[in-house]
Amino acid sequence: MSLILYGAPLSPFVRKVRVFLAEKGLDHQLENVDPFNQPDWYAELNPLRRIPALRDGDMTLADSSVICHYLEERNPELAALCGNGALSRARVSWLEKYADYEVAPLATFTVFRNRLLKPLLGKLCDEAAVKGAMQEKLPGHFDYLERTLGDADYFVDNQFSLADIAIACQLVNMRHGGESLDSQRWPRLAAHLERVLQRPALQPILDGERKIIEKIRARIAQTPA
Ligand SMILES: N[C@@H](CCC(=O)N[C@@H](CS)C(=O)NCC(=O)O)C(=O)O
Repeated sequence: MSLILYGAPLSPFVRKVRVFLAEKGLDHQLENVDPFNQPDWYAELNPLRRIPALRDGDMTLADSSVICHYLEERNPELAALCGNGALSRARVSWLEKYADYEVAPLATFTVFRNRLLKPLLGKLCDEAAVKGAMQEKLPGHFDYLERTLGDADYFVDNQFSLADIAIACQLVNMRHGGESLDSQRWPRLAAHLERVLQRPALQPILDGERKIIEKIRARIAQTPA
């Protein structure tokens, strides 16, 4: 199977699929598509013009969730990452959606975008929006996730799944934006993030991202305020 993933490494949705592929042991090639400067042909892969998209032979798909669930069904011989049984699958999907639609607008589209992407593009960081996300909006979500995780190592059936990947991927973007989880206030969630980030499959992905982040920070530092 020749898989090509289209997208940029710092996107949490691209990271989600890359981690999913790595955990499944599926090889792929990453073809860089800058979400803010897309080639015209990308609209054929996703008319919404969002990354990621996947090519599997002559077939293409868009949306990180659609792609991960496809890969799960496509490779039934590999260890399940979307839950075993109807209820577990539903719980994984719920937490994946929670990460993608509730946490992402704050952790990624507010903190990461303002702190890293806007300065890179020569725009001002909206620090009030970042503070609002960190101090007013995200804590309720972190409370819910802390409660949901309970004493388990992983969110669903205490087995590593797409739910863990999706949540950790958003928190990585928050970190790239210079913010971290308060481990005194949310000790289980903070420990869960470290647990996921220590997984061997993630190391090459995170190492690559660190190098990109360093370059971006160096460029921002050189940009006149
Ligand atoms: N639900 C989509 C969200 C993808 C998404 O929002 N990607 C962002 C990058 S992190 C993007 O492509 N933004 C460009 C745009 O919206 O024009 C998924 O899971 O793939």
